[in-house]
Amino acid sequence: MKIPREHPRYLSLKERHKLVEGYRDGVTALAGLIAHGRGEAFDYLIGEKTIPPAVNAIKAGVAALLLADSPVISVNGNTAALCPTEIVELSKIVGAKIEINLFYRSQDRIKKIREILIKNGADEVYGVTPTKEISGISSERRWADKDGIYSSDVVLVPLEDGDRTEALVNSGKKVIAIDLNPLSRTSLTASITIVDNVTRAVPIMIKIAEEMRGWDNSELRRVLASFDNYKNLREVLLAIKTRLEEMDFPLQ
Ligand code: PTJ
Repeated sequence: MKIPREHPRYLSLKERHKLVEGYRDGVTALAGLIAHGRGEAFDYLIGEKTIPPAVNAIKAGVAALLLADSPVISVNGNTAALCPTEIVELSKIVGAKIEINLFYRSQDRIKKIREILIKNGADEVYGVTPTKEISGISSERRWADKDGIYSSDVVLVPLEDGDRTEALVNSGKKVIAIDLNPLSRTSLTASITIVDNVTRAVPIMIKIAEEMRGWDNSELRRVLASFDNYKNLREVLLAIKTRLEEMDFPLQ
């Protein structure tokens, strides 16, 4: 379906249609459509824009990726449908591997997501035939590639579930989450939570990574050390509260 550019909700509709098409193509899980709807509701609350606490988390996340020995970006069906080009670009700039990790795991979906990532420029995609399991996860998300997430020190997880975030953190990894819901278990458990739409956050991560990759490690460590995830999440909640309190009708 063609969405007219002048439609007031053009971007939002476009994202929905990417996911609907992703579902029809066997890339996105049916439940991924519901998960996106939950995300949209929180996006309304933050004003459908990247708010300052998200930028702070993005800087800390990019610093963590650049400082990592073996960073990995985890990709699921929603991310593959929404922003595959940007995920591949970010992986190249920060030197991260890409690994497919699915809650609703099937070889058919993995094959299709791998094809999308390769078509968008990925040289190698991990997680196709993973042999390791992350302990503490009962779902299919427990599977990890021995040369990817299993042996990584920093993992970027857009649209994650709380169980795996917790298990990855418990296994000693730094976890950077992108999640529109600041109250989700993932948001509360991750080392760094970027409360923003993945479609806005990843392009900003690319821009910031382009700038920060020229920095000394000591400067990157300073950015990372000054970041406090709970403090930052409180700032997100405060931003939402202030926005709602200051709203007047007609809404603008
Ligand atoms: O592709 P699969 O099989 O791995 O399945 C993916 C889903 C998303 C179905 C699976 O991971 C899942 O059930 O996720 P949850 O537990 O619903 O968590 C998804 C989180 O992502 C929720 O907290 C949403 O608010 C958030 N979210 C949804 N859309 C976006 C988002 N966060 C950032 N950007 C979005 N576009």
